[in-house]
Amino acid sequence: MQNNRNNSLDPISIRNWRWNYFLDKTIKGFSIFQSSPYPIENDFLFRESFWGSNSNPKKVILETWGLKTEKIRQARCACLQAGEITSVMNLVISPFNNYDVPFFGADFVTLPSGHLIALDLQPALKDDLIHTKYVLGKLKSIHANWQSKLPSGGDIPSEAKKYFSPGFLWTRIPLGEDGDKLINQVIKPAFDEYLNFFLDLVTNAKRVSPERASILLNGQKKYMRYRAEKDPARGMLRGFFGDIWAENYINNILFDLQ
Ligand code: DBV
Repeated sequence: MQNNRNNSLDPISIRNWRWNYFLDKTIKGFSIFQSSPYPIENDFLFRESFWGSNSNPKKVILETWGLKTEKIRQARCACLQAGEITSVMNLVISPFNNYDVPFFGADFVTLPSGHLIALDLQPALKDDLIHTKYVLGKLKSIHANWQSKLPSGGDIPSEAKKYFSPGFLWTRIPLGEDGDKLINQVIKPAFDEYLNFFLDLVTNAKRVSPERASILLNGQKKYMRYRAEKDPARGMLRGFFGDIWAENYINNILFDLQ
């Protein structure tokens, strides 16, 4: 397949990638801000590979979308499709550290075993009341409404818990009609509400003091380091694209503030 992506804002063109709706909504949401491409080398904008048996090789495609704005250091989305079923959207939006705004994190993963949905406004400073007032304000009620309509996602690694807010929407749902129904009737409107709430926080955010900015920077770096070290997709990315490329992608593109 021809690679026709020259910068991170070029449209994603992965046939039958199931998460298009969510990236489209993100792109539309950012149309209220002035944005520019996020610097990403071609080798990470588009990557194609084959896996499985020689007699029946399956294709895997990964494309990376990204942008930056006055208040957003990096908004980026890893978009992956492997064969007919495996479809991944890993979206992380990182504000600059001179705004008291959390990360927006969405990990939407379809595997042969089912769909995994993780959606949250993740705090850079979990125990800081100023930084987390957004949760107590509105996110908790948004979360309660949608989580009540979904099965639980089950346990998460205990060490990961401090990186999630009390508004963490977390579920595992089956493949097939029931799953598709939940994605259309619950996950889509939930995502819209989380994203709009986040974009409002960004719109209303005021620059903080240099002292506060350095405290926020430390919190952001801790989050990024944890995610880079414990990326649950590391094995998958290494398997598809090789260890060196995968480590470069994880540490220098996806979680590049360390
Ligand atoms: N997850 C990523 C990136 C991905 C990705 C960059 C490019 O951070 C995909 C792809 N997440 C991905 C895949 C799986 C998960 C699982 C493929 C399934 C792994 C498997 O079952 O084989 C939220 N993602 C998960 C899980 C959680 C999250 C809780 C299940 C537990 C796990 O398998 O570890 N968001 C994710 C997460 C943190 C976060 C782990 C940590 C702070 O913020």
